[in-house]
Amino acid sequence: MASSDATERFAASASELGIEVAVRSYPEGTRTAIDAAAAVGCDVDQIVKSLVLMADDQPVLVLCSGANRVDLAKVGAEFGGEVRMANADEVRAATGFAIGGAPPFGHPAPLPTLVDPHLLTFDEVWAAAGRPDSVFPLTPGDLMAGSGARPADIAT
Ligand code: 5CA
Repeated sequence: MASSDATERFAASASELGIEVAVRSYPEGTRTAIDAAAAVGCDVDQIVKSLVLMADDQPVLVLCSGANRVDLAKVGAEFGGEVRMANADEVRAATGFAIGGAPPFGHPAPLPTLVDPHLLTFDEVWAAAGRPDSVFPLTPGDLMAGSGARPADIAT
């Protein structure tokens, strides 16, 4: 079980959204989707990548399966603007957490969010829990409920 300021802060934010999370920490790290899948022992498809993008310099979030890559042009078409990856400072400002630990919800302010429909095909998925060595399991239903995400075809 994890116990750090960042994971506890995330768990408290999730609880405010009505979602109780069971954070798991792994000394080998969960910084990338591949790392996380290896640590958890699940398929990389079941890892939620919580990617902050800037759409006309406003932060948006894309929840993408670890098996897929985000097509920036498709995200741009969804939001109707120019889209680029956020930098490290922008990720922290938008989510309250560092790259590799940014969770799919529980941010300082809700972000416009799209979800890769592939994630909705599993009974359970895993997402970052505030730190690059911590993740938590959740249902796609809770992923949608916590993030307010809209499914969209955003993978390459
Ligand atoms: N903990 C894992 C699995 S849950 C995780 O957070 N993966 S992630 O994909 O959601 O977050 C890492 C992402 O951050 C990478 O896919 C990449 O898009 C982005 N990233 C990594 N390094 C940088 C960097 N230096 N600048 C901007 N973005 C970065």
